[in-house]
Amino acid sequence: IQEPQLQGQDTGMQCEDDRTGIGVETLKRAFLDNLFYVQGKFPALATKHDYYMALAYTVRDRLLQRWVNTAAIYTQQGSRTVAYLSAEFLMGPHLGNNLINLGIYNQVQQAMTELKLDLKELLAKEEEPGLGNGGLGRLAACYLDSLASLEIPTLGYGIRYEFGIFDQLIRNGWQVEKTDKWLRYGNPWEIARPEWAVSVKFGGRTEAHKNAQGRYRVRWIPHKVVLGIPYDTPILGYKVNTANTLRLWKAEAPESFDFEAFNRGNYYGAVDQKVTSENLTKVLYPNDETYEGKQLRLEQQYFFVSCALQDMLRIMLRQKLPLEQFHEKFAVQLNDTHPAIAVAELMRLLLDEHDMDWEPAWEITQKTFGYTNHTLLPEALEKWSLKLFSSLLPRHLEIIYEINWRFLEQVRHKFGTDEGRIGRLSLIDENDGKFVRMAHLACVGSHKINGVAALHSELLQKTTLLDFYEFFPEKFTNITNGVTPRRWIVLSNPKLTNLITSCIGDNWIKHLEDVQRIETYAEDPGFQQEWQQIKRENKVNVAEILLDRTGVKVDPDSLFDIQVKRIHQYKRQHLNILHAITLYNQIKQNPNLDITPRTLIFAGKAAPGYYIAKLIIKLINSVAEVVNKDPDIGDRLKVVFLPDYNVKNSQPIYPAADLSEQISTAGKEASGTGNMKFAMNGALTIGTLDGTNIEIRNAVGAENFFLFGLTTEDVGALRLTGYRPREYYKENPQLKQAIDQIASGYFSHGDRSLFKPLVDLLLDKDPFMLMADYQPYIDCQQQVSQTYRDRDRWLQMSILNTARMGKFSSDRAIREYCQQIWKVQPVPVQLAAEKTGDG
Ligand code: GPW
Repeated sequence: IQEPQLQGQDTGMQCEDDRTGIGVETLKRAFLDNLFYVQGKFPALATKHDYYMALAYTVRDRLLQRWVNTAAIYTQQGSRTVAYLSAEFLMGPHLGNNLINLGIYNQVQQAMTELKLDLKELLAKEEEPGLGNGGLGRLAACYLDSLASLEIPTLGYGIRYEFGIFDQLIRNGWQVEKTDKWLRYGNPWEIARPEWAVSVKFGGRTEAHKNAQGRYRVRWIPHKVVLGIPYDTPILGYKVNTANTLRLWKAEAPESFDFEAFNRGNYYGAVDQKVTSENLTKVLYPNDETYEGKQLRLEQQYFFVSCALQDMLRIMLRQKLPLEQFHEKFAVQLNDTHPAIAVAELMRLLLDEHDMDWEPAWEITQKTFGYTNHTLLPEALEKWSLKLFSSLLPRHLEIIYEINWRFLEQVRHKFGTDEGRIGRLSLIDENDGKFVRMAHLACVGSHKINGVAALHSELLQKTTLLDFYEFFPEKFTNITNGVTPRRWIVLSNPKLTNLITSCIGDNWIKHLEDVQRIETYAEDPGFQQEWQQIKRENKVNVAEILLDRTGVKVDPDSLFDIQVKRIHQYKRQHLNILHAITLYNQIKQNPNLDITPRTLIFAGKAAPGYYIAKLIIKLINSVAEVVNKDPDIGDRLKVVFLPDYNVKNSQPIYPAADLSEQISTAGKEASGTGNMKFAMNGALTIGTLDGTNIEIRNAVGAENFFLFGLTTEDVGALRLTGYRPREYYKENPQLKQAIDQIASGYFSHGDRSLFKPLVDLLLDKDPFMLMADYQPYIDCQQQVSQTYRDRDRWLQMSILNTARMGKFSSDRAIREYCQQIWKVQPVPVQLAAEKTGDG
C-alpha cells in the first residue's frame, strides 16, 4: 500500500540488518530466522499460528529500535508527557496496523507470497486484545494512534485483563457468552517490566502521626497489598519514528516476608491469597454505559490508577524532577470517571507519601487532570456507596471529605447558602443512601472538562453538569471525537485507499482534510465507475463472510443497510427491526412489489445481564429466520445477524456499507464513532439529530444525509406533555401490524410470551420513543430506497461523504486536546542512522 520510506533498499546485497532491514529478501530471512529461534520450528512442522508469530516477531524487531530511541529521547529531553488513563483500550489486532504504520505492508506481503504464504491468512491468526466494551475503549485506541502519529510523548495506562470482552456465540438466536482467552497462545506485542512493579494497598484503617517538622500527617495501614506488574506494548505512529507505550497493569500477590510469616505452615492459605490478588485483573466488566456498584470493579479502578500515578512519580524521581513540577511533566486525562479516583490518589501520594502540604498538593492536582465525559445517561454515572468506599479506600474517603468541605465553602462564598445547590454539587450524594459521586470528584479535581460532540457538550452544560458549569464555566469545553484513518480506511479498505491515492497522492492519510480534493471527481463517470466497483468488491467480501459465519446467502447488488454497535435500547436496533418487518409485510401484501432490494446487517454484543438487549438480539434473529426462508421474499430482503462483533470482524464491514444506521433517540448518544467510520468509507447515513451525526451532516451537506426523527427538544417536550406510545400504535396500521406480529408469535413459532416484555415496554413506556419516530423513520427509509435507484446520484453522494469527512480524523481531535487541554508539543524522534545520514 505504501512505499518504504524510512530506510533500506532491497539491493539484493547483504547490507541490511536482519532486525531492522525492510527489503523483501531481508524480511524473508528474518522471518525464517524467527520461526526457528522464537517458535522453535522449521517450515515442515510449522502451523499457521507459528507463521503468524514469526511474522509478528519480525515486525516487532522493526518496532523496537524506534521504541527504544523514543524512550531515550523522551528521557534525555525530560519531555512533557500525556498520560491517558482508561479502564479500556480496545486496540484491535496489532500486526496489520504496524505494517501500515511502518510502511512495509507491500514488502511483507511480497515476502510472504514468495514463501508461499498468504499474509491475509496470517493476519487472521492474531487474537485480538479485546480490552474494551465499545466506543469508549476504541476511542482510546484511536487516540493512541494519533498521539504517536503526531509525535506527542504519551503513556497509555490501563488494565491488562486476562480475559477481555467475552466472545459472542449465537445459539438458537440467543446470545451465548464465551470466555475470551486472548493470551492462550502468548502475546508477541507486549514486554513485561517486573522491575517497575509497584504495591497497591486496600482496606484497613488510617492513623495520625507527626512528620519531621512536627506537622500532622496521616498513615494508612492497609488490610492487604497487591503488586502491580506493568506490561508494555509499543504504539507506533504512522510513518514517523515515534513509538509510544501502552502500559497495562497485571495484579499479582506480593511475596513479602510478612506475608510468608503470616501464612507459615499454611501453604493453602498462601496460595489462596495469591489467587485472590490475581483475581483483580482477571476480567473486563462487560457492561457498557451501566455501572454495577461491584467491589471488584472499584478495586480494578483504584488498582490501575494507583499503579499509573506511582509510575509517573517514579519517572519524575528518576529524571530528578521536583514533585512540585508534576503538572508540568504530566498532563493526565481521565477517560470518563472510571479513573476518577486518581484525583484523591494523587492527593494521597503527595500528602502522605511525599510529605507535601494540602494547598500546593491541591493546586498541582487540579492543574494535572482533565476529565472527558462520555455520556448523559443517568444509569452510567458512577457512584460508590460510602460503605463500600470506606471499607476499601478509607484514606481516600477522608481526602474526598476534605476536598468537598473546601469546595462547598467556595460555593457558599460565590452563591451564598443555597442548600439546594450545595446538595446538588456535593461530592457526596445523600438523597437515598450515601454515595461518592465520581463525576463530581472528576469535575472538582480537573482544570478542564470536555464532552465528545458539540450537542453533548452543550447538554452537559445545560443539564447533567449545569451546577458545575455555573460554578466554573471556564473549565468547560468540547472536543468532538475522531477516528484514525490508518485503521479505518487504509487498513480496512485498501482498494479505496489506492483509488484515492492514485488521484491525490497519499498526504490525506496524515491530513484527512486533504481528502476533500477528491470532490472534483464526484461527478466524473470514470471515477464513479471505479468507486462503485470497489464498493461492490467490498460487498462481495462481506457476502462471503456472512455465508461462512451464518449460512445466509445475500445479494451483493442489494443495498447493504448496516447497524453495528453495542446492543442498547437507546441505540434502537429494535426500531431498525420494525423497518425490516414493515418491508417484509409490504412485499407479502404485494408480491410483485418493485422495491429496492436490501440486506439488513446487524452485529453487536449485549451486556450479559441486560435482559432486554439480549431479547432484541433474539428478535433480530427470529425475524431473520422468517424473512430469509420465505420464498415470496426472495432476494428482495435479507436480515442477517453477524455474531461476535469486535474490531477484527468490523474492519471489512465499514467498507461494504451503502447505508449506515445511526438512529439513537436524540440526546442519548454522546457522540458515536461508528458513524464516522461508515461515512469515511462512502456509506450514506440515515440518522437522528444526535451526537456527532449533527456535525457529520453539517460537514457532508444536508442533501447528502438522510435525516429523520424527533430532536432533543422534541423529546423533552413530548415527555413533559405526557408521552402515550400506544396512541401511535393504534393509529398507524403498519406499525400495529408489525407489533401485533411480534406479540402474536409470528416470529417465534407461535410463542406469545417470548417477546411480551419487549412489546409491553414499547406500548406502555417506550422510554426511547420508537413509536413516535417510527413513521418518520419508515418515510426516510423510503427516500433512501428511491435515491439508491439513481445510481449516479448515490455515487456522487457517497464520494462527497468520504471527501468531506476530514474533520473526523482523530488527528484533528488530538490536536485540539494538545492545544486546549494538554498544552503539549510534538517531540520528533530520529533514528541514529538518519542522524548520521548513512541510512
Ligand atoms: F458511559 N461510551 C461507551 F460514558 O462506549 F462511560 N461506553 C461507556 O461506558 C460510556 C460511553 C460511558 C461511548 C458513548 O456511548 C459514545 O457515544 C461515544 O462515541 C464513545 O463513548 C466515545 O466517546
